[in-house]
Amino acid sequence: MTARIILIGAPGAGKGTQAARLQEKLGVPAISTGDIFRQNVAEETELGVLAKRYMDAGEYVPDEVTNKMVRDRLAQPDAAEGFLLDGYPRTAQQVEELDAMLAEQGTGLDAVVELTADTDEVVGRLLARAQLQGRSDDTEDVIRHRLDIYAEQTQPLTDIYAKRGLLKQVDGLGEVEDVTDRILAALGR
Ligand code: B4P
Repeated sequence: MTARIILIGAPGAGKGTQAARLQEKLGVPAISTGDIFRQNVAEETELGVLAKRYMDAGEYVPDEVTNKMVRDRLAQPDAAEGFLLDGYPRTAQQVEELDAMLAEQGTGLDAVVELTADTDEVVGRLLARAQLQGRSDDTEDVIRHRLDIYAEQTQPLTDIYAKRGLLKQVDGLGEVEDVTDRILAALGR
């Protein structure tokens, strides 16, 4: 069965955590724009040098850069039968671009899963991750800024997908395994 699924949610809502678990269960690759950017930053590629400036400040990387990166990634053979997009689209322009990419392939989305979690919970998770991994964008000031940008630019996208009948809201609180089970149930898997 194909699966073309978007995971959307605030920073710290559990997108990356769940995408890694779901890819095996759904049999499609998890594609995380944040991970691809971080890999480029680590390798000091031209894209990484550019992305780092934005990521360290908690800002979104410009749409044209992000869209091209996703277009290239979705053209890889492993994404032909489906994908789980973690962290993309994040802006209305990215929604339009993804629509165009899928229309060119003659395909479309199957579902958009929104992981919900309140602000105190996500800030707590990201500060805990900062202790363990030291990600440069997991400082309290930058986390608060990322949450503001999410509320302003990304949260409104859920309305677009709700109107298309694609949105499934899933409670992101509780044990990681329980959240995975809830997502699979919402997807009817
Ligand atoms: P991302 O990598 O997507 O970072 P994120 O929003 O913090 O989510 P992440 O997936 O890492 O965290 P998760 O909730 O899984 O983006 C980073 C940056 O890249 C952006 O700020 C932006 O600059 C850039 N970027 C990425 N995509 C872009 C786009 N499309 N356009 C423009 N710019 C883009 O997990 C967080 C923590 O919670 C973890 O430590 C985890 O262990 C913990 N956790 C998860 N589930 C839990 C649970 N159920 N209970 C307790 N803890 C849990």
